[in-house]
Amino acid sequence: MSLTPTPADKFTFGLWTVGWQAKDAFGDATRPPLDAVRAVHELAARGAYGITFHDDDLFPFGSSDSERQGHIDRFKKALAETGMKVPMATTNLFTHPIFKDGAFTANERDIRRFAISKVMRNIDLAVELGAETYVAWGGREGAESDAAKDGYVALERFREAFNILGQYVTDKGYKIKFALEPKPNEPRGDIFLPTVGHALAFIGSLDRPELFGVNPEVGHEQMAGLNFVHGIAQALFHKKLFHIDLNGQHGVKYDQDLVFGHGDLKSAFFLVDLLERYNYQGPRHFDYKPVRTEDDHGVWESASANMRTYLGLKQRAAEFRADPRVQAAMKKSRIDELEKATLNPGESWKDLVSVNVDVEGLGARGYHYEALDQLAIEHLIGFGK
Ligand SMILES: [Mn+2]
Repeated sequence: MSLTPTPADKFTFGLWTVGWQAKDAFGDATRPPLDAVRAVHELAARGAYGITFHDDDLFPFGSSDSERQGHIDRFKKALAETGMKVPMATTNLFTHPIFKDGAFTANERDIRRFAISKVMRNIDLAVELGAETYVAWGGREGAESDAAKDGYVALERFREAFNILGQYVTDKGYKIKFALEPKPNEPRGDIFLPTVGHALAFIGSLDRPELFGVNPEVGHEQMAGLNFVHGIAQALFHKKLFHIDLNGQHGVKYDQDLVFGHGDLKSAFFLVDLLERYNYQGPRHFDYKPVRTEDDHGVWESASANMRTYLGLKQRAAEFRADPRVQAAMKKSRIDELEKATLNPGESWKDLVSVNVDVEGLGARGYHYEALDQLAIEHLIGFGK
C-alpha cells in the first residue's frame, strides 16, 4: 500500500478548507482568495475524490440569480473536466450578521423563515450536483446567556425546521439525507446539540428520523473532552454515521481544525481502525484549516498531508490487526469474550438470579491491556514488525 491517494479512497475536502484565507479573531487574512475552479483542479491533481461547499463559498451572499448561475456553471465545468464529485453540500447560516443570533433557533421569527428558505434553495443545487448528504451545522444555534434563549423552546424550533426540511425533500422526491454536525461551542458560547449523543437523541424526536444522521467532527467532540472513537462507534451502532469530518485537535481548547492526525494521533489511529473494520462507505471528508502561517504552497502540502496520514494509519491499523503478537495479546485481554452474548440461547434473567463465579479469582486477574496498548503504539510509530 502506498501513501499516494486515488479517487477510490474517497477523500473529499470542503471548499472552505483549502480556501480559508486565514482570517482569525485577532488577525487579517494572510492568503489571497482561492478560486473554486482552481480548488477543484488542485485537489483532483492530488488524488481527491470530491469537493463540498457551503452556498456562500461558491457565490457571495446576496448574489443576483445570474451572478449565482455564472459561478455554478464555472464550478460544474471544473467538475466535468476533472471527474470530481460533490457528495455533500451545506448552508452558511453563520457569517452574515442576520444570523448573529442563530438561524433555525433565532429568536426573531423572520430570520428563521429566511434561513429555511436559504437551505431549501441550496438543497436544490446540492441535488443537481449529485450530493447524497446535506450537512447541517448549527453554527450560531446557541447563546452566550441562558437568559437570552429558552433552551427547551429552541429545540422545538430546531425540530420544526428539520421537519419542514424533511417534508421538503420528501415532496420533491430527492434522495438526499441530512447529517447533523454537533459542536459544543464556538462561535457561540454554547451551541445546541453539542455532541454526537445529543444529536442522536434529538433525531429520535423528528417526524422522519430515517432521513437524519450525524456528521461528527474529530475536533468538535475533543473540544468537549470526549472520546471521538467512542462517538463514532455509537453513531455506527445506531446506523447514523452518514458523513464524517476528519481533522486534528489538541484537547479542550478552541476549534483548531488541524490536518488530520496532527492532533491526537493515537485517537486518529484507532478512528481509522474503526472506520475500516466497520466498512464505513461514506466519503473521508477533511474539514480542516491550513494553519495561518502557510502560503499557497503550504495549503496544498497540507491538503496532501490529510490524505497521506489517513492512508498511513490505515496501513498501520491493518498491520496491527494482522500481527500474531497482537492477536495473542487480544486473546489474553479477552477482547473476543465481549462479542459473546451475556446470556446463552434460551436463557433469561431467571438464569442470572443466582450466579456462582470465582469472585476472588476474577477480581484478582489482570487484563494485560498495557501490553496490548504498547503493541498499538509500536505499530503506530513504525516498530510493529
Ligand atoms: Mn472544526
